[in-house]
Amino acid sequence: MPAFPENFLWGTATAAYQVEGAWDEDGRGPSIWDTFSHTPGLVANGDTGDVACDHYHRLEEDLDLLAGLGVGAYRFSISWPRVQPGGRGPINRPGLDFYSRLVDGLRTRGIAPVATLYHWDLPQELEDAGGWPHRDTALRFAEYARLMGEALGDRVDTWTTLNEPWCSAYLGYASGVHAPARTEPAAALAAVHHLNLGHGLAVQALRSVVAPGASMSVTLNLHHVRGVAERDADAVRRADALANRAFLGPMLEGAYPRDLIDDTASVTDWSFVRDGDEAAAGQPLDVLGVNYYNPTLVRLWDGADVRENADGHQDGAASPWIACEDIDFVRQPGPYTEMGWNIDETGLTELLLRLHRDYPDTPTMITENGAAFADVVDPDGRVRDERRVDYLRRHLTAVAEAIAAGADVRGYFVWSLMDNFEWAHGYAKRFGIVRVDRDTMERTWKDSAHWYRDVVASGKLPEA
Ligand code: PNW
Repeated sequence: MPAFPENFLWGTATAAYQVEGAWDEDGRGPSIWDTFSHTPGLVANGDTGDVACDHYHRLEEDLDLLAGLGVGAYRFSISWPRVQPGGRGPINRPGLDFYSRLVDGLRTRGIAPVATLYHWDLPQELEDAGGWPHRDTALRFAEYARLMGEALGDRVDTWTTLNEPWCSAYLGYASGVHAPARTEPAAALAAVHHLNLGHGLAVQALRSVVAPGASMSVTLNLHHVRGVAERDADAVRRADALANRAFLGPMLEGAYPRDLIDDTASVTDWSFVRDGDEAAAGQPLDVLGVNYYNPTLVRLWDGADVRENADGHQDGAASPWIACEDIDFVRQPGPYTEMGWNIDETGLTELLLRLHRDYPDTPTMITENGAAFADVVDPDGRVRDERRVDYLRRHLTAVAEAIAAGADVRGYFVWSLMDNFEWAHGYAKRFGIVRVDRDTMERTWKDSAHWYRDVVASGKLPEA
């Protein structure tokens, strides 16, 4: 059975809006996700994050849950509007106090805090001023990063600037299925740039104030793109440029890929990129966070047959894939998770090896991996989720294979610690290894939580 390195970091992950609740308490300002979820018709079942998992009021219980799992690290996010309600100005002390207690509670239990500064909950006031397509948002983000670094920088082991800027830019501003629900392709590409810039400025700001040993990172949901056939190579290249190299280029190499600029020329002239921006985005990173769920399959589409749009968008509706009208995102063979995402761990091994080849000096960490399933609850309360155990086992084996082949992978975080608010899908999609009863908020370990605790304790995968 594959083994993992001695100091491999085992963890679980959550995000503020998905678990905290307490949306209007202790001076928290509204975020774009409050606005989105409070708009009828945008989230399944009319669900909102108003209460979520009530984590804000159950901090001690959830810290004990983490301790029981035995994890070495916990990845959480800080809600920007909780600590800086309008996205600018002084810190909201009661909001900061929550994260201070969280960080201290983790450290007391021997769990390393991995803090993400932005997991999609932009203060609504900043969206009203233009949002991520607007340059000032990047500057405000760096200021917020500095404030958090000053307040928590002696106690946080790893800082992650952004979670999945792909989603923020393309789902938020191009397809509009995420907040702030805008469908403006040119604005989405401007958002890409200001997310890249904000990341780099935030890393600079953090480095100047936090403990010297703290690690700097960003988390990207990189797409492992494959073509149906040889003739689809250019579709693969373009999807890879838009989804992956649009962020990897500036963040890890200090420059946008030329082909991305050319591919999107009909949408924008990229004049929002100013001299020095790309270098500012390209700050040295200690570790690159990778979120992986499934690979992406594309083919060139000539309009002759029906296309499949496996990314979920309808023909004629706004797509997150800007300037890819002639590319078909092909539905892949199952089995599928409850999200309709196919299960294929081979993409993870290949992705990790590609990153190792392209960026040999930057270690990686799997900051999210997991699956939504409709779990079976026995009359005695036991939650059977063998499909989730199988998903996790497959993907951890894939990670071990990448490590055996030379990739420098430092850790793995299950998405998610507990069932939570799955964005536009609401509470219907359950990703947790711990079940949350929506009526009582009671937490129950699923079989996968027991399984994961054993993996963490032994540092290896048990026999199937
Ligand atoms: C990620 N897509 O979201 C997020 O980081 C988590 O907050 C989320 O709960 C988790 O994955 C599961 O969805 C994604 O459409 C949302 O490609 C959508 C996509 C990818 C990631």
